[in-house]
Amino acid sequence: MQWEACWLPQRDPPCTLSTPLQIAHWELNQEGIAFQLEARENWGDRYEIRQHEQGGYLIGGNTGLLYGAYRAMECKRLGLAYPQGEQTPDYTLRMLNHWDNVDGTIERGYAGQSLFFREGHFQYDAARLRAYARLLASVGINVICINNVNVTLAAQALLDERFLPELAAIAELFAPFGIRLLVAADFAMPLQYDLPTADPMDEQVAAWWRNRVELVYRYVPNLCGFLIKADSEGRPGPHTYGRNHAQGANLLAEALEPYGGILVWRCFVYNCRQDWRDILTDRPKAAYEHYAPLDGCFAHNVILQIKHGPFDFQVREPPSPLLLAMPRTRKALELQLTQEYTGQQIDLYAMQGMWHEIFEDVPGQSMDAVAAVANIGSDVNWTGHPFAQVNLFAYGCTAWNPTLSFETVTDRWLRLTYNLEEDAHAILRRMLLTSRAIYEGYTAPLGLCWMVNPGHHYGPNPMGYEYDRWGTYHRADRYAVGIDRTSKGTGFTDQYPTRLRERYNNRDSCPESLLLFFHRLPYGYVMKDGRTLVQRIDEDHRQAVQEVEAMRESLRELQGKLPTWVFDSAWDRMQCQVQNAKEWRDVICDFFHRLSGFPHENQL
Ligand code: GCW
Repeated sequence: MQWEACWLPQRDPPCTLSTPLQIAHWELNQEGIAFQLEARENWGDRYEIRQHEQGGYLIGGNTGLLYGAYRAMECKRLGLAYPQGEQTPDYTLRMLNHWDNVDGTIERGYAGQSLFFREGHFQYDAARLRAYARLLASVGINVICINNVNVTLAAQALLDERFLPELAAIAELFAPFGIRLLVAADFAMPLQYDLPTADPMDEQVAAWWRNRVELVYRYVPNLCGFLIKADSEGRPGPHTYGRNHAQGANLLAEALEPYGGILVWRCFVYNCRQDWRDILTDRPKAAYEHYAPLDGCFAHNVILQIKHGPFDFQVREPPSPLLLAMPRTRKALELQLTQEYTGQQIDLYAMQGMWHEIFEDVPGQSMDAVAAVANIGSDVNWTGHPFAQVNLFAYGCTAWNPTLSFETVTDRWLRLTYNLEEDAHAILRRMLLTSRAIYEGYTAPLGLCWMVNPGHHYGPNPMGYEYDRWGTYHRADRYAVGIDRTSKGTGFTDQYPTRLRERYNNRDSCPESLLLFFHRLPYGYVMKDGRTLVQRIDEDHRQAVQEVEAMRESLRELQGKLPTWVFDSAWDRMQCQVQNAKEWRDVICDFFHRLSGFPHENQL
């Protein structure tokens, strides 16, 4: 068992980029095919593969040579034709955010410890980091933030002379793979350096950041920029000083500007001290309310990073209306690969299908960039659950080309990683493609969200977030469940363009999977198939458990076909998943039985 176990062959990369790019005519002989590399000025990440007049193939590009070389290798291994014509990524910034703490833990990490830090210091295995860089570059990822957006005091040192040489070493390590670093910074960092304030409109503060950024770029000249979580879940931010987020973001953006740096500013801002009795405040409205009025006020090198849904990576959410607003502002879509609410890399959950649904309603052009919270750690197979790798692979593919189908990408990952016989391939493929619907079937019903255990967020607890301060309520009583978020209710739907507003306002056109996100409904409400709401919740949960059990039987068939350690690891997790699904079913069904009095033969 080795930590390389992944979709890449276990050998040196076919080519890397040196900074500055110096690989103009570099022959690479890959599995018997001679590739000639040809540098093309100003091509960015674009590449082209075509047959060479003197035999063999030619890959043309600038930084794109790297992506072309990986794609050529992949095609060769899978027996696919090389892509025709110029290949251009849809997003120039394809980012991954690590939520790694300098003590070595990972916030919401389910795959071991940090690859970068231990006990307050940089500590890493350079060979493994190089393999990681290769893994990311092979699917086109080109920016990583290595530390948690919740920046502890200890992590502030990343921007300090104590740690900058080591940050520079990491940047050097990733640079040949076309990957640049972001650093998550603390908005109030000047306070640690004896400034009386971190007010973004204070000239002393602006000067402090200018000096700090100058220092940072002296050590790490190819740094991509900073990532900031401000005024969010207890983090400091411009609101502390009565300023708005454009004032806060522009302060840092101006300091980064001379070095070509960008400022990625997260929009995960809401009142996390809400009183549950307050029915006027509706958390999904918060991000739009904070940011939409500031459209056009942000500096050109600011990118607003917006979670895909208006809540927080729940199993089923509509797209965030903020993604469709602010036409004069650069925006990045934020996804979460680490399975915080989606099974914690115990339950199987392949997520590319979810991203397609987002792109259906949010055209790719409304965003400038994409970001995803990493699902990676020090575990031998990188992602804890060996099959969770598919989400990282699919993210890279999607960031390059969001139209690639879930099926195509899943096939590619499976063939590169396990190369199973047809029957076994079909079994695992089906497990992955259906995994999301099955997980959704036994967890919070019909877009209701937040029925998880507070804190760690695994397993059912329908009242766990009901009387707290996080704005996460379903308000179930003996008559009805859900919050009316339509134009007649909290008005959340008014934040959408007409087409989506009308779709969600109307119970008949609202997708059933989101019905309880947008509507408050009585238990006897009749669903499209004629069943009542509560009957549907009950039966969906029972069916989902049967599906998990069937999935376990499918997995059993793969014994002896998958590498033993892969099978054993997946099997252990599947046993836990079956238990988890049953627990969800029993708790959710019982909860709604008790409230609604719905009689059922399976009632506990
Ligand atoms: O959902 C919450 C998570 C936090 C996370 C936060 C965020 C990094 O529970 O762990 O903090 O989202 O996205 O900032």
